Amino acid sequence: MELLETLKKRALETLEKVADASGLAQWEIEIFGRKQGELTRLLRSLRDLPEAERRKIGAGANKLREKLEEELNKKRAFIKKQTTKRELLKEKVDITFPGTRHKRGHLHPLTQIRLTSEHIFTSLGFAIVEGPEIETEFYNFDALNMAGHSARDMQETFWLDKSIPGKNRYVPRTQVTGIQVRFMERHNPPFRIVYSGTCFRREATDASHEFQFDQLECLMVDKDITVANLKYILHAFFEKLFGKGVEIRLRPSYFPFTEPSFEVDITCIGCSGRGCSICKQSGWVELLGAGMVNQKVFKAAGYVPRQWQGFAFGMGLDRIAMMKYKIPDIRLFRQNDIRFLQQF
Ligand code: FA5
Repeated sequence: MELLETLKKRALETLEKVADASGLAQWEIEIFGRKQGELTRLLRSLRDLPEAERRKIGAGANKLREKLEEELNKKRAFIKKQTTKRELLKEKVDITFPGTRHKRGHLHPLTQIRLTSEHIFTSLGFAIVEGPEIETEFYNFDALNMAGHSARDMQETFWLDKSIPGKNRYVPRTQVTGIQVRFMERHNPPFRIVYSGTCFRREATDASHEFQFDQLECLMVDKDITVANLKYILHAFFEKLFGKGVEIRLRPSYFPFTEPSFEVDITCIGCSGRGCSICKQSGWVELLGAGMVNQKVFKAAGYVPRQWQGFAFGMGLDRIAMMKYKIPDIRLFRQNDIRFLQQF
């Protein structure tokens, strides 16, 4: 009976110290192990005792076994709970931890200036329309009274190999003006539209000329549109874009698809008209071409001649952006230099 007590004491003490599942397995073997387990050995030794003693001690030993089993199960449950808790703690997410900041891109300055300009024109009642970047010779030139070679020489042109012989030649558009006839073939006046996109010309590039640049154009057609309407819309646009005080100036010019035609200048934003290197000391910068739609263009679109009047103007968005953001060289726009782009 004394042995039983000692075993109980020692077993419970060591069990107390067990801290994890492998320690518990080890303890289980030490006590209950089939060959060398301390309790097993003790139970086995009962066999050699006389009957009366065996019964007495046997009952005590069985009690001890039950007790130790009970304690073992308790400990097992405890360790399992501890392990689960530890695992859950490992999975814990700290929702107050600061996140990883991702760098956000932004719109290219040319896109920004296009969207701003479109917004101004839509606020003046113009609808946005579109046309293809690869244009036919007909829409880019012929329908715009530019059928002769000399008129075409105004714009250096790239031609595409995939042209259909004797039918139509394809050209990366040299101007967005071809959209005029495309639109008028399908719509009747009155209307005011704005359209924009990339144009391509065989240019030797310099600080203000690229072989690829963006144009934005407006066309307004009704019964009695005059140059006064053209001037009003242009002035309203530039005032909204550059602020009050900006003046515009129309100078006589020539475009085959307008009559009369004008070059339009605005007061230089760089020096407010006083004279600087941007405006070559003149106080004015030339930004666009404009005019009253030539009746030959209406005819090409299928309108009855002399029934309608309209104005059109086309500007280079790169040049407008250069003015707005004071950019000295047009070639910076398409070099994709992140140091340049990040400034907008
Ligand atoms: C035209 O392209 C006419 N279609 C404009 C027009 C439309 C006149 C409607 C009348 C009525 P021009 O070739 O001048 O015209 O070009 C218009 C604008 O595009 C120029 O004022 C300029 O801002 C821009 N531009 C022309 N060529 C280049 C180039 N190589 N690089 C950058 N911008 C250019």
